[in-house]
Amino acid sequence: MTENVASPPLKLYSYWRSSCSQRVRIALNLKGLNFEYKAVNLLKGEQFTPEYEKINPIGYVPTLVDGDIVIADSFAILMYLEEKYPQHPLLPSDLSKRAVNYQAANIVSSSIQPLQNLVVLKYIEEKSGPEEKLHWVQRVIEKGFAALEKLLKAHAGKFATGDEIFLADVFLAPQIHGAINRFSVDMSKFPLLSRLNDEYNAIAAFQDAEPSKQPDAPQSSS
Ligand SMILES: N[C@@H](CCC(=O)N[C@@H](CS)C(=O)NCC(=O)O)C(=O)O
Repeated sequence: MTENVASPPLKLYSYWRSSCSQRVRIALNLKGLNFEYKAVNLLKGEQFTPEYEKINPIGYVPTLVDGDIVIADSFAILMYLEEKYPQHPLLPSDLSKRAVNYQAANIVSSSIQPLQNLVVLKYIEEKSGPEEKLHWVQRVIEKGFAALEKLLKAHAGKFATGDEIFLADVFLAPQIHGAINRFSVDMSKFPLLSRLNDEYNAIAAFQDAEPSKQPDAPQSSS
């Protein structure tokens, strides 16, 4: 990784298993930016402390602090990083390819992840039990993955939109990782996403961002 030129260093408020945090960790690694990891334990409710809500008013991770600048929400953080630290661009210069990247990223961030967020899963489990919760998560992930397979078929190369890593990959990798490792989604129905996942798993910037590698991950986690 290259040295972070910003002073003081970037701080990332993150939870090891949060796919939204994982997106930002991947982007920081790709751009070669060092950061201080600030763990927020979602299971202990640390996202709801008055202190944390001052920097993230909705009480979610991630939050990035860059000197005096505080940004909550992974999409906003990634757009900020893209402008402030243009090395390893996450947005292709070709406009139509860029639009596909926005579309794929938003399928993940608007049409899958919010439906399987902790707050939703807790509610379903309380009302209907753990089986219904798993059934629900698999349903929303499979619907999103089916759409992504259709969308990316015409655009994928080695990675989601060609032979370079862009925004779509940064959103896809954590979502696929969670689908496999947390929610036992049957990936045989999604051959393109499975192949992309193999590519991501071979790249250090993605490996280092994986949940199990984070300082707040319990031992023997995935
Ligand atoms: N749109 C936000 C969503 C953030 C979000 O939902 N974060 C989850 C973890 S991936 C969270 O903090 N959940 C805590 C909760 O549901 O209480 C983003 O992309 O940053």
